Amino acid sequence: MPANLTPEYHDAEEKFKRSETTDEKVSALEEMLRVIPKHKGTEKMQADLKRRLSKFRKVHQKESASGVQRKPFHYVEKEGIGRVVFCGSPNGGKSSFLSKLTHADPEVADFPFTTRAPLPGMMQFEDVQIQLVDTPPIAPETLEPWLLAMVELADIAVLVFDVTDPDLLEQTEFVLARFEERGIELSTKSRPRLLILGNKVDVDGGSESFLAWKELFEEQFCPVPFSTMSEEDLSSLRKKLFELLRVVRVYTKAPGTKRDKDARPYVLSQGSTVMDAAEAIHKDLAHSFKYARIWAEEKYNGQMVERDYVLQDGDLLEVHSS
Ligand SMILES: Nc1nc2c(ncn2[C@@H]2O[C@H](COP(=O)(O)OP(=O)(O)OP(=O)(O)O)[C@@H](O)[C@H]2O)c(=O)[nH]1
Ligand SMILES: [Mg+2]
Repeated sequence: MPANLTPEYHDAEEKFKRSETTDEKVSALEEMLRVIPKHKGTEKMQADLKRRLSKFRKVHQKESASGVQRKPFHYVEKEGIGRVVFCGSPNGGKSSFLSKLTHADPEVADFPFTTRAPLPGMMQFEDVQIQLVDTPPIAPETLEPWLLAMVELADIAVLVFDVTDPDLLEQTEFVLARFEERGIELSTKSRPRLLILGNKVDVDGGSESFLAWKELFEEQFCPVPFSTMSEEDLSSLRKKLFELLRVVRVYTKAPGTKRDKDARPYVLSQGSTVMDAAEAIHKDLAHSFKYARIWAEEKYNGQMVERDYVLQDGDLLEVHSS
């Protein structure tokens, strides 16, 4: 019998795959078990979920009892609407990104191997915040397995190279080989979405070096020229990172009230429907849902929409329930 798994189940499964701590694993498995369709076709899967849940609950209990540090030194708590990990070769400018795009204060220095541990910072994009994480360089002397795991688990990885570095070719080959071993694809379509930047094109000869490098690797990836000194580049990067998260911001108001300009949006994945938004607002609202009205610049002005209407970024929603 087919399992007919729902999008909610796949979301919960995705959460499990991306969980880093035992706490997160337990809550993702609980969610999977809660939302899995309960019928004969999923009985085996349900039993398997229960077995895994019981295993991780035991691990959790042991960790709590022994006072073992559940969070290793490189663990960074997730915050904001998504995570972007900056990684790459030594001295490429990774920490400069954090310093320019967030209020974090990483050490930036004109010598390699400055950064030793991951450092998070929050980047404001319009009315939402995106977490950026600075990391130590990917180089034979320093590479630790947790770094590539952190890249894999990110929503977006920005891979930064210094196009003026005399070792650029070796550095690129080293990083590509490590990514290939881990199965991390060099594409903005897979997960994590991978954006490759050739940094420091402002330096004399930087643009020429970028073009030669791009040509050499054009069959493997398509890099973007960049300078952390350029406000224009930084501002288009903010926008690009938001776009790559593939989310929509949905604003809500109660029937009969005016829009609160300061209200924070619900952030949902692209393709979410009015029903997904109702569920995000309140579980009960999904059950008592009757219809919704929608306002969208130049498109809708309070029209009624059904539960399966696909929301766009910026939509204002008014949910009517029984
Ligand atoms: N000219 C120029 N210099 C840059 C640019 N971005 C960063 N730098 C400089 O490059 C040097 C290294 O920058 P960091 O941000 O510390 O580089 P990193 O990748 O974090 O270095 P590690 O932590 O050692 O791997 C610093 O002197 C920065 O000021 C850029 O776009 N143009
Ligand atoms: Mg650094």
